[in-house]
Amino acid sequence: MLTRIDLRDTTGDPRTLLPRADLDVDAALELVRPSCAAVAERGLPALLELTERFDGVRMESLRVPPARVHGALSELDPELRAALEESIRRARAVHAAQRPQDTSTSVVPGGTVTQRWIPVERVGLYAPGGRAVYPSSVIMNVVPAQEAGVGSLAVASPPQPDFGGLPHPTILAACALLGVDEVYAVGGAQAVAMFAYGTTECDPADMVTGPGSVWVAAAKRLLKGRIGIDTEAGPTEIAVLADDTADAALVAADLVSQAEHDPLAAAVLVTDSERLADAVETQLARCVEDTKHSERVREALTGVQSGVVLVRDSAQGIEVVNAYAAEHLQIMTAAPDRDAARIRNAGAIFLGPYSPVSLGDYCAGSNHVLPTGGYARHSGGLSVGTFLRGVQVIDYDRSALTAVSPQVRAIAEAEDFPAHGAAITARTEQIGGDDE
Ligand code: HSO
Ligand code: ZN
Repeated sequence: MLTRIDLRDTTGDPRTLLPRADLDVDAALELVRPSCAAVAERGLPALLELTERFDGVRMESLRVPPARVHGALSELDPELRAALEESIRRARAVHAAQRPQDTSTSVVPGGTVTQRWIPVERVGLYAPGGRAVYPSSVIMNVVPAQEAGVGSLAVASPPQPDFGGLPHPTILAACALLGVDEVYAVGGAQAVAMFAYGTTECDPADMVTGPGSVWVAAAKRLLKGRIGIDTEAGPTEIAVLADDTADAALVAADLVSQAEHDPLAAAVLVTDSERLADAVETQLARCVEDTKHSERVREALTGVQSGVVLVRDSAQGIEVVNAYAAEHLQIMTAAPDRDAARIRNAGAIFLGPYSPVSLGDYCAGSNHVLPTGGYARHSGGLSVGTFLRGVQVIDYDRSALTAVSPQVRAIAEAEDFPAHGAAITARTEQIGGDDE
């Protein structure tokens, strides 16, 4: 079912030889541009028109009454509620520990630089609601923002015609469990535009985060700068690095688990064991047949973005997964810790047979909003740091400034910026004055 790519005799950079589909965000950009412009110009009336056109619901307001957000909790299945609460508890513990300390460095006597971490003031979080509804993504966005100390949080999720034009009830219930009651029934590119420009019912936000369709990714790319963004999330990806000791049934189960998201999802097995590759194929034939979303899974597994990569040995396996930079990397080898220590590029790393990706999707405590499409080479997943800005506070007294004045002036002269130097000498050559 999976295309086989044999790299055992290949040397050099494997990047171009690995399976990966191109997500054409640029093409979507031109299609979302008019919607974003309409929201910028006309605000709420434009949003209501777009919501009718794209979601098939005619609304007068997109703000979900807070009573409806809280009301969704009373209808939530108790077992699901307990599960979401456990997911929130674990995510809070992990994200609270990520908060960085402010640091103050005494550079020279009388010269200090303090690094302060200041949360973004207002954040809009997007929770998708198309093919799948993800209350878990509400948790993964809201918890780090709250633990960073973001003061104002709003959630947007597409209106569901089956639920009277409100977002899906489990999305609302997740918001209620997290203490967020500013929720909007708006989806796609127009939700990003709403947060970027604001409307009469929604104040503009400083940043928008959260996964979404290609339209959401395109709107983020278009409006980036006017509003801060996290990463542009593409279809989910799993790479499994496995050797002959791995259990083929578990490997197959993990590949299918992420293929279930989307026909464009990527599932890649990297192994030095041809025997394991064959055994995984046998397992896949069985579990793809039995799984609920069989058609979608088959499409994902047979797509160009998925495959089995055969490598010579463990060292080449590590090289290949580093080149691929998967959103999720699952390591099922004889020594997962040793191999993980050599991984440089991955959104998140899952070790051994008892840490599957789907644990991380819901209840490990880790965040599941992770870089896709190779972005793990330069970006990390959502964390408390996503919602913080490092601001440096510089505090020098007169003698510390005087002492470094020749160096500042030398560099200013080299850059032909005499006024920079003059701003220093205006202070240091001043007669008298305070010492501070
Ligand atoms: N695997 C997805 C997250 C998710 N899975 C949400 C289930 N629900 C991207 O990391
Ligand atoms: Zn998932």
